[in-house]
Amino acid sequence: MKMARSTTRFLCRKIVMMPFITFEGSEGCGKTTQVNRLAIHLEKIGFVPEVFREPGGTPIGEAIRHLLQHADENHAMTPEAELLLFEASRSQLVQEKIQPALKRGDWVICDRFFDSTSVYQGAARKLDPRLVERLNSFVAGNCVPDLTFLLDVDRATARSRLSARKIRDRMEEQPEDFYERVRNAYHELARRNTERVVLIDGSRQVDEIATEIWRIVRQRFAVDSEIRTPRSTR
Ligand code: Z5A
Repeated sequence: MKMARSTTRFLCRKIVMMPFITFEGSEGCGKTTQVNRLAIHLEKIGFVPEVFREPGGTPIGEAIRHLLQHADENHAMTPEAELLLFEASRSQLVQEKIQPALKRGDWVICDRFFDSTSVYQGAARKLDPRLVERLNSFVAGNCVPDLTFLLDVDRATARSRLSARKIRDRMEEQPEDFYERVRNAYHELARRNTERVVLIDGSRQVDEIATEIWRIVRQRFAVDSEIRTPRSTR
């Protein structure tokens, strides 16, 4: 029987590596909420997942995050500088945190990864998509997610969820057509990566979404049948 690529890879890695799962979507789609729910689910059954966010996740990455989002001087940032800063943050995260965690045999969950760069800098900022893809693979190497949840909400839903936020960052102050391009590009990404990227309707209740995500994770990685080795006993 022919197995899906990600399943095959997981089985090959099974002795030494656990899955690498990413969450994607436009701001306010509920990624961070679902990242936390998945981590809690895994912890309940004895795993200790490593959870990271992009940009950030390392001291250098967090400094870059500040520069990208909140630093006073960031308003003059060129799209090219922005692209390279996201990639620089990712390079640190991959080498300092993600690769070592996967080698240790930990689950890794990341709130955004290279698909964000393809979508935001490639499609929405309209930088050369081939250059963006080359930089993505230069930085991530073979560190490719096994599974990506793409949470999809319309702009009105996202805006109403974020309306209570007092501090808005530079990336959240783009014109409306920017977010249209983001959403369209994410849909295209899901169409082109049907094995890795699972499109999730993010407009539903938090619990309902978390249940669907957990069902998919259990099915893909046979979580509570064969693999039940908490880190402390390995
Ligand atoms: N970016 C980029 O351009 N290129 C790159 O390569 C990378 C990133 C890696 C990072 O922003 C920015 O950088 C982002 C893309 C860009 N910019 N934009 N625009 P961030 O890390 O500060 O934030 P974010 O990733 O955009 O996410 P967010 O705004 O924090 O939202 P979220 O994580 O998707 O949602 P949430 O925090 O889980 O939920 C938001 C609110 O909605 C909160 O009050 C929740 O309680 C509520 N919520 C969540 N789920 C639900 C449901 N199901 N129903 C009702 N309410 C809900």
